Amino acid sequence: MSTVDYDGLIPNNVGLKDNRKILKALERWHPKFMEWWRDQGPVAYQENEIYLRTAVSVGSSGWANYDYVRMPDYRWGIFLAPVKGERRIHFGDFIGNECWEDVPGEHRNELRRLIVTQGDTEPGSVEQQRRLSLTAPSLYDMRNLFQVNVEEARHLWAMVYLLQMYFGKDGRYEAEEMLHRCSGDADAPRILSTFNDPVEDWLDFFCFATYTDRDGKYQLGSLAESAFTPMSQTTRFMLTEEAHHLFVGETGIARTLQRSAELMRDHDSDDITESGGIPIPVVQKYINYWYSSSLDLFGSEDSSNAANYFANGLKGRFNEANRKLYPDAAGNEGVYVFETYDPDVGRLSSYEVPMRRAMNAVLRDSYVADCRKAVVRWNKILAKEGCPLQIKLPSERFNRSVGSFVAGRFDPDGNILTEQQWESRRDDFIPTRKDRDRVKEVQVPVTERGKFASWIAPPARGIHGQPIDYEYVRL
Ligand code: BYC
Ligand code: FE
Ligand code: FE
Repeated sequence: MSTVDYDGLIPNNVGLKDNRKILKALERWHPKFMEWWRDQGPVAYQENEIYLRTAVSVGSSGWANYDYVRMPDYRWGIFLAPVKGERRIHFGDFIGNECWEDVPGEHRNELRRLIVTQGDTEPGSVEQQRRLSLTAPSLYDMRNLFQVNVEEARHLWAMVYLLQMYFGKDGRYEAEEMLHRCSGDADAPRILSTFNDPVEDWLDFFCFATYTDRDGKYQLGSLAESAFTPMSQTTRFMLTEEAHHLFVGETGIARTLQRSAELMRDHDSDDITESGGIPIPVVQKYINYWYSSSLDLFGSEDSSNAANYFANGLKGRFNEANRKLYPDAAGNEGVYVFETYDPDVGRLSSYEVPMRRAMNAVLRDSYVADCRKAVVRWNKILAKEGCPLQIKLPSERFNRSVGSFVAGRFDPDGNILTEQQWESRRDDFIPTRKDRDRVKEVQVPVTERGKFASWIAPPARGIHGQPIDYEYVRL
């Protein structure tokens, strides 16, 4: 193993070459990572050359390089975004104190837990998506899937770097556990619920990239505010890659809806499965499912963990430094009012918590506003195609497994349902086995250059200035 030049193998700006401690840890972890990638990464096309973006530097212009690589040869990389000037804690109880270059003993457990939870999602998503290339609607889409996969694996590297660098023996233990847990595994599942949900088809994937990766954007954004400078720097750089994942999700759904609307018009019928499309009400059900699952990722509205993270400067709000948005830097003023459902009386009531305890809900509110914008853009496409149907973001009450609505049943408009009503109507709200099977029927693989499966419209343009019919995957 000592013959591997890690500084060359792993592009980085952390001085890997001169850092014996991290080099030794990586020498032990890297082969295990490669084994995981082979066993739990993409099931096919591992030997094919893919037109991929590789992060090579931290400059805002030209931070990435585009070229053909085989996925196992991808250079995963460890990057810290540069710090502008001196960093001081800018929220919570210790405003004005210097930020930390190392982990303070009193926050070691919390930081470890945050980094492990964040890191665990990254390989989880790769595992969930591993079979999708077999039904890719085009080479363009297949390439985008693989781009997302290698970058999520790089995000794992980013978190493993923090663990190995700053948490000693515990960090090395956690780095191994990252490769041991597995999405959906009965004995050692991924930590957060959504990362154990099956991603069976491309509609799942596009919804996942729209809603679950967007949780990533907001969580990473809040960790980028942290007083622990190395974590702030790694997560800030991860955000530059995240934008493409959200693009893949949102445009994937947009192109699906576009094709569905075209088929409805051309065949003058709502049932477009026969003509190779996915009915818009089915797309809506997938959205209902993934949006509600992703809302759970923010944790409870009332959380002492969240209050503690905020008070100590470990985790801020999204865009915390914007004091027009958050005039109260300490987060001490006022209360957060949220709704909760009491099953004993069978109705909704409002509940108040001190602002700090509600930081999960504050972060989720920013996320929800962002999700609404995507729906507006999709509906513009539908309207432009003369489609009478529109997409609707379900109520935050709908189908929740975490937070203040777990005890109730609600329809996507947020109306209270009895258990019986829920049972009889749930098939109208979330994808059924039959819906999924019909989606599978139309999602046949297309691997001919420039061609697309019947259920999805081609993209507006190719990747990195290349034409749409570019050879994104060399077969
Ligand atoms: N599933 O106090 P509470 C991404 C646990 S996505 C299972 O309300 P807290 C990506 C919770 O851990 C971004 N368990 O929660 C996207 C806690 O357990 P402990 C991922 C859950 O701690 C796509 C207990 O319930 N990053 O990057 O305030 C592709 C009490 O909960 C769930 C992060 O999440 C759940 N849904 O907040 C690839 C950032 N929800 O600790 C990648 C780091 C809650 O008592 N994580 N629990 O044993 C955090 O900041 C927090 O852990 C959470 C939860 C926001 C997740
Ligand atoms: Fe990620
Ligand atoms: Fe992502």
